[in-house]
Amino acid sequence: MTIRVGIIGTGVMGGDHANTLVTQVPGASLKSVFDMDALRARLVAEVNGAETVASDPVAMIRDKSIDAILVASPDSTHKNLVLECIAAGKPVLCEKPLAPTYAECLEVVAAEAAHSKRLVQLGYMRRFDPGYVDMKAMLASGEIGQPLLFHCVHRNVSAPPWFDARMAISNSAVHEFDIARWLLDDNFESVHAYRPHSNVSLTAGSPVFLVLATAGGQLVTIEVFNDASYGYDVRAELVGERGTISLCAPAHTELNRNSAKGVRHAFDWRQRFAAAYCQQMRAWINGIRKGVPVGASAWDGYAATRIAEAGIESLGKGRQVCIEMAKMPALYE
Ligand code: ISE
Repeated sequence: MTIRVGIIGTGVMGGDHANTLVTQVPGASLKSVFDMDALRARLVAEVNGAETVASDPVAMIRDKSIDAILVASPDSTHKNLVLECIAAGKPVLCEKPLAPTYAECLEVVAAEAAHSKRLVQLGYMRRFDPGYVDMKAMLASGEIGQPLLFHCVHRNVSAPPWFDARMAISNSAVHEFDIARWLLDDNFESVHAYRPHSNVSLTAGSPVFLVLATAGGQLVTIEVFNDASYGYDVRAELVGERGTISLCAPAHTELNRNSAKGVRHAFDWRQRFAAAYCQQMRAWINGIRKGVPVGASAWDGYAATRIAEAGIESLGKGRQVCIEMAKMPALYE
């Protein structure tokens, strides 16, 4: 059975997803694409051999000749599109975030729970990155004992002009919240967000630093620095009772020059997490074929946004904030 996919949103991420789908994912075909910018949609359709260019995303979701939907449109459109997919009983892989606010995320969670079947996969792709997958397996092997601390660093080359410290949390740190919950298999109870006090002027992409505590008592530190200039750099170190597990910088070569040696950094997340995006899409398609949901769920999408809102509140209030989670529906147990 070939899974016929429709992609909504053919910007940077949607265009990449279309290419990954048609070049690297067996058992799937690109049936249709939609974008508010019809020209952009036509271009992506042409390059990737999509059968049709849709003129209405909701009609695309309801189209019986399309088996599954990938949502890569602007963040504010995610919730309604995912709700349409649930109403149509159609599997959907939605880019993060599930919605800009946790209250909206809970609407999706409630709709899916009422449907009694998991259809939504959130694009928290790091769960498929070979480095993080290894880290989780090594932790499970008991090699370093119980985890105590998890240190995360998230650096981008530069932040777009419309970015600010709140977006560093809701747009970037959400990946760290998700991967930490997944690795530690725990939930967060509190968050304290800081910005450095400095004589130099803070730009929109200047660092934000967060300290979070899990229900099990582990501490997680997160640095997000969206204007780090030198490259896209994601680091993680898990500290256990008897050792640590760190992500290695993914590189195939090392450059020796001018009395120095080094590896090149990726320019952005699409390059750094290319393997993760590919594995995520393969797992999604396989999961649909087997009827087994995989990856981050709508509940995980809610959790990441819930934590982000608490982090933003902490930043505003200058103190630690407790994270109160809603009751998790049985569907996600
Ligand atoms: C972006 O939206 C992403 O999702 C990337 O994975 C992340 O690294 C980046 O900081 C975000 O702005």
